[in-house]
Amino acid sequence: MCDVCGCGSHDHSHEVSTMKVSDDTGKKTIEVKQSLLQENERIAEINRQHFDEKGILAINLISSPGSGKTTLLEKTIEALKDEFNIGVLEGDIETERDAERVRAKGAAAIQLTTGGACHLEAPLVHKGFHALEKQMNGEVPDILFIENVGNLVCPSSFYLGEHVRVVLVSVPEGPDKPAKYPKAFKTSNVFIITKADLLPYFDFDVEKVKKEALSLNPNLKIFVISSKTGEGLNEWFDYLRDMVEKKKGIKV
Ligand SMILES: Nc1nc2c(ncn2[C@@H]2O[C@H](COP(=O)(O)OP(=O)(O)OP(=O)(O)O)[C@@H](O)[C@H]2O)c(=O)[nH]1
Ligand SMILES: [Mg+2]
Repeated sequence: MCDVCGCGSHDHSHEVSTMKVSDDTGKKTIEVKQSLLQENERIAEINRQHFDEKGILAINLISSPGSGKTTLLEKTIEALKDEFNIGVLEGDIETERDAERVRAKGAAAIQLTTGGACHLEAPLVHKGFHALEKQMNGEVPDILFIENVGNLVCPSSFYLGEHVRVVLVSVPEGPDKPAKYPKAFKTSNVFIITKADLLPYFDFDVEKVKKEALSLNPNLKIFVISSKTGEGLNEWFDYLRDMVEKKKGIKV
């Protein structure tokens, strides 16, 4: 039985979040609370088990506010909804707006509002995932997108159980973002430069930015896209097709 919510998934009875430490006389026992981050990791692992058991590819999108996460999701859903079942968890501080936007494109979506917190944490994603399952009436998404709260700092410290972490930077934000926010790039698998249609109007040297990002994380897969003109979107869709295929091929 899953000890996060009692959802019945097996092998979730991990130990509770305290540990006992004895002093050198062996007489005293002190209880040390595990940090919030450790608790987040523990529940993220349970999320990951849920996703693996059900063959779901989970993708966590992180970026500054307004980089184009929801717009890219809208384009992705439009393009791939006949090939894949797509579910979305939309993280925001307030409002249902992003969930409404992706639902309008045909995806199942649950809005997760943090009420002030600048990032999503694994327990809220866990709840949201079960709410999404209910909304989907027993159907299972092939791809679960988790759009994090707009913020390039805090979300990179909180693993949610995702298989793929994507960091996005839009052209108007400037070329210095990888160097200034290295953790987001070091912990991601994919880097998407968005709003490429605006390149003629900004000093944004794509090759230099790619090089800086790769110097932080040589394994980054990089896409340059515009949701407005469609540039680069087919490469992104092919990458998703490939990742879903790989995920379905993984025996868990
Ligand atoms: N020119 C241009 N504008 C874009 C592109 N993609 C998104 N936008 C615009 O950028 C603004 C923000 O886009 P969103 O998709 O809402 O950004 P977001 O990252 O989801 O924002 P938050 O959820 O608030 O963090 C909107 O006005 C979009 O129309 C693009 O490729 N080119
Ligand atoms: Mg959004």
